[in-house]
Amino acid sequence: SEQDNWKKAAGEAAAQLVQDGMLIGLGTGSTANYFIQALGLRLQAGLQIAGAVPSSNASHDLAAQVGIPLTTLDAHPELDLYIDGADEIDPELRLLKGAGGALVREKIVASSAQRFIVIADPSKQVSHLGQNFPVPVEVTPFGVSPVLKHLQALGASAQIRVKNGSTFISDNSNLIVDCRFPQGISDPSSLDARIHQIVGVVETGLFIHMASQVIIGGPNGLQYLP
Ligand code: DER
Repeated sequence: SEQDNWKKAAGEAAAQLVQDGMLIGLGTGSTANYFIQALGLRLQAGLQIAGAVPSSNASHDLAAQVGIPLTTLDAHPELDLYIDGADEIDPELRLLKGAGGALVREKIVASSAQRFIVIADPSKQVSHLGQNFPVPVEVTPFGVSPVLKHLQALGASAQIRVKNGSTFISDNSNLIVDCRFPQGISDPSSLDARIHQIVGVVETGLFIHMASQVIIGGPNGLQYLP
């Protein structure tokens, strides 16, 4: 589809930013997959990287398939560049991520990288986070019921994620609670802080001031933000 071509263009542009010897973080999702494919082609053409850390089992498998040398954060706790998609991007480049369920490792790899570049199509741009997607919150299964109560007390309508008819379990063996805020999210930073204060919460899909740059692939070609 046209949207796929835009995602592909953004992924290819991000692959051009990878330089010899770099340590790379690999995002998760359909847009990140285009980046992974493009990086594989660049490696075949002679690019040499020091290694790549995948943010999910899915990205690990695709990267292995296209011949990307994989490594871990234990071997390389500081990366040069993390490339990933997003579900929503607001005007301050704050992100909502996690529709794919990989938000914990995505946020860990993003925070270990010098630069975090987001690749997306125009449909991800929103005026306010929470407009089109719920806020995903990864939760330790043991505490999920009290956590649900606390999230509801914050004004969320909170639901444990179900995928293909069964409870979704993350790569970290946790649950994901999707939180909708009917009255909108006026201050995503303070919401993120309040959610983190709930005992049993592992991580949220609010990536506040983590993105260094955003590449939007769209009808007029590539747009770089800021
Ligand atoms: O779940 C995630 O965080 C993904 O990165 C998601 O935000 C983007 O997925 P997409 O590129 O398939 O839209």
